[in-house]
Amino acid sequence: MRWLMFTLRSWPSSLLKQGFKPPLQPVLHAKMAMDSHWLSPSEREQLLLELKATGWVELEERDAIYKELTFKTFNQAFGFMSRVALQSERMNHHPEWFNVYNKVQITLTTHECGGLSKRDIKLAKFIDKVALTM
Ligand code: HBI
Repeated sequence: MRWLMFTLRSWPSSLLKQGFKPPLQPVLHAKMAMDSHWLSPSEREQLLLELKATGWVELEERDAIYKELTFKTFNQAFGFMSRVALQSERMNHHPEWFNVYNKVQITLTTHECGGLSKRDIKLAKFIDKVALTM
């Protein structure tokens, strides 16, 4: 987001005073597009380290990451899924998941690039954060 703040800071104050706001949408769309690019092997190694430590695994049969979560009750599992679902909508990036009672199986991959992208990493980190609060 530093690049976004740069855009805001570099926007002439005279234009701001006249009510002309910096063009946020193209800048945000550009970042979203960058985030859906396929992760390079070096990015993958570095970005997956933290996730592997919390139980995410790389699938062999496809370029995706997978995690199984177990909660005390169905109610907790569904509450977890509801919070992740809202975040997925905010990110426009959705998990492939399966729920049986208190268990949730999640697979993350980016259809647009046919493999892992930074969006998957971001959503996986969010999933881990929410799971800790349930
Ligand atoms: N979710 N996992 C995942 N991968 C995508 O590429 C994706 C998505 N949700 C919505 C979405 N792409 C939109 O950009 C459209 O491509 C449907």
